[in-house]
Amino acid sequence: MENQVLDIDIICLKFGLSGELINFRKHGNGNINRTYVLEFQEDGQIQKYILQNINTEVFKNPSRLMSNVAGVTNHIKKYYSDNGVDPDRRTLEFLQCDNGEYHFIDENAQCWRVYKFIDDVYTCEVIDNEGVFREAGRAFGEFQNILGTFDISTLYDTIPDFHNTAKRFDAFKQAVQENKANRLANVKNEVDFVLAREGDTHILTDLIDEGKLPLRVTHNDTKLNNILFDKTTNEGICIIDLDTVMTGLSLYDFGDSIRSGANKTAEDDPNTDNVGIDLGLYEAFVSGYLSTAKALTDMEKQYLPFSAKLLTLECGMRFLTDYLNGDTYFRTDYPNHNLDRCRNQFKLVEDIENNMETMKKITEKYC
Ligand code: ADP
Ligand code: GN1
Ligand code: MG
Repeated sequence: MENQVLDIDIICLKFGLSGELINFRKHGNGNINRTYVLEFQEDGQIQKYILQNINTEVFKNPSRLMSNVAGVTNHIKKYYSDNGVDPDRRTLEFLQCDNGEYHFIDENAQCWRVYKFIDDVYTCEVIDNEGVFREAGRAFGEFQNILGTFDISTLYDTIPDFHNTAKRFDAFKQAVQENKANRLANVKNEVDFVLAREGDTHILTDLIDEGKLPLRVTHNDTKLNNILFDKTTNEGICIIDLDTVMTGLSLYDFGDSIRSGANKTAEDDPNTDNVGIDLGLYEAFVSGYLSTAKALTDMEKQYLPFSAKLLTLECGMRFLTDYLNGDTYFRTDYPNHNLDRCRNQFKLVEDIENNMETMKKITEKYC
């Protein structure tokens, strides 16, 4: 992946991009795919596109993945049009390749797709502005609400058991047992941290098995940087990064949003003294999310604070598993990157545990 050859002429040909390429740069901080911005000039007009290299080690069937993305995007477009809102800046517009698909596989087996760039927006990696984070909650709640009428049976599981924390725990135990990268001795405390919380890992999966939580169309990667905010109005206008849209629990999306956005620092800050749950941000997100996620059941609402803890534990466990396996899944910038991420997430889990009663009270205020 790191050394993939990018033949821009072929990409232009396949996706029908015309004009003079005047700018081409890497963009974003994704851990899985690779993102670029392309800028073309033609007849005095500038047209910008997002070009993405899909990681096919992770997403094995790009054709079905893109059919999920297209289905969900069309549904959201129609919702906005039907409600008198211009859908152009609110949904991704992806280009068809000359074979009729929305992706192209080149001769090096690299998979590419192209979207129209949405101008005058910003994304956040970390946030301390409660108003903007409330807006993030409102936007993710609205996304959930709009997809409440999408036919769930048409969705393909792009990564099966993605948020099945019980299975993630099994994969973690296997990584400990195999100790492939010979790093187990470095992480005794972290391994004990997870083992002490085994009981948590199957709480949501048990509730699904008992039929107590409804399966919905969910995003499953509700990181803060997956919302485009309008530069002028600060409105959360477009939810992006739809590769993991699958059947899931609303709690996955809520929990992952808090994990990623209500941490006082970035998820890979190696200084864990900076890590903690910002309760002001938590409250802002809850108020925004519950103002639009209208279909939630009492049981879903009850588990919102717990989901923040669980999704943080799951993510930390995934970073630890990858560290033990030798950094084969998440992109890393330095040898201990996954370990720093893991320690950061576990510190956040502890802080959420210490603030659980307050988080429950805050949540109840908006239920
Ligand atoms: P990744 O899988 O790498 O996280 P994303 O789809 O989230 O990829 O895109 C990475 C970044 O690119 C986003 O955080 C956002 O800043 C920017 N981006 C993505 N799509 C668009 C778009 N259509 N218009 C403007 N910016 C975009
Ligand atoms: C990955 O690709 P990106 O950066 O949006 C991962 C998420 C993790 C996240 C942690 C497909 O998301 O599940 O929560 O890293 N995506 C996939 O930063 O595994
Ligand atoms: Mg992203």
